[in-house]
Amino acid sequence: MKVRKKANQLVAALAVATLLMPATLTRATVMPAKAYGTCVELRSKFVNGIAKTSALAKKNKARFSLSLYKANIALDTNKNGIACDKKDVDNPLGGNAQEDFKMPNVLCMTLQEAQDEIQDHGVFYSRSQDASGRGRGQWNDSNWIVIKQSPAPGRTISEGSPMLSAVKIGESTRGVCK
Ligand SMILES: [Ca+2]
Repeated sequence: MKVRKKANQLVAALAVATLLMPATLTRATVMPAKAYGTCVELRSKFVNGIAKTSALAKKNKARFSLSLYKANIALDTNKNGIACDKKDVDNPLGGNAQEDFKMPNVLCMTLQEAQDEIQDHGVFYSRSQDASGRGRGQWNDSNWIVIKQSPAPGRTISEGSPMLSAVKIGESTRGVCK
């Protein structure tokens, strides 16, 4: 009984080893699909973008590669199956959000985080005010928490249009933040 158990373990160990081997080989030989940071970068290599189907590629003169498309799916901002076609919005300024000039949801972020997030969407100048109405200056952005924002998430913004109403950390957020 004991011997047989050992034999079974050996068979199991061999089976695992056989299973692992091809996986390791595959990983070593297949080149990972490159994820581009921006469409400017991607288009320097693939002028009309990367399509997820050959039909889309043909129609739009894009390069067909499902693996490349999947690696760059975040750059397909209009979700038409082509990463970085002419209509996709770019983010040449960096960051991980598209510079789409849309207001992100910044509630309960510190003022600093909120401004950074808005900049990531392409707008560098946000205004802020004391939500308590006492007119205190927000000298240190990291000490304030956004409890109200204008405009609402998803709305179009431009320089100076975002208005963030904030309270100091530790003050009541009026139920906005947990
Ligand atoms: Ca697209």
